[in-house]
Amino acid sequence: MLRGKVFIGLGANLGSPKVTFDAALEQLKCNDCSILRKSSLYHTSPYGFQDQPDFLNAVVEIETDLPPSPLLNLLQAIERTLGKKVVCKNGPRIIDMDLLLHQDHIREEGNLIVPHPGIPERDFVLLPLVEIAPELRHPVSGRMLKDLLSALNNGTHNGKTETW
Ligand code: PH2
Ligand code: MG
Ligand code: MG
Repeated sequence: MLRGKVFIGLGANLGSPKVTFDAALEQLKCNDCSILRKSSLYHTSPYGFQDQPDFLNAVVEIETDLPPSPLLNLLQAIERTLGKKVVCKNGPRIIDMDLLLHQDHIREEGNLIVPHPGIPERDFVLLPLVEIAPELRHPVSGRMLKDLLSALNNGTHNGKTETW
């Protein structure tokens, strides 16, 4: 398995998101995933269901030998240990860890879909992703991620950043 070029999206709007993100990364490191690049932290307004607190979002690039399906299982196990409870679709949460991209793999098996289907329509994913990997193309459409980002909302995005 090629190493690197695996991108995880982080999101949270309950509890202490930055503390939870750090705990999530520690758990990744304990499972033989090294962290290669971390985006800034983005304060974003909620997408999908408006009546909830703003989110903190980030993207990390990791290096791992895990194929997509075992990696998704690991992300979900980490979410559980951090106390994730989903009250409703697109609703508030302590942590969300999404497998965005896994090399150039294109997979749809059960609850695993890579590339993550939300990438092209979510600036809270594309902004941090393009920040750390401006050279990337979407494996399905072949379009540059930065072009997908500029195509969204006429190129205007909300998302106040802070360093990690
Ligand atoms: N996650 C959701 C629903 N809405 N909005 C923002 N800004 N950021 C998120 O991470 C997010 C969301 C469900 O996973
Ligand atoms: Mg999500
Ligand atoms: Mg998720």
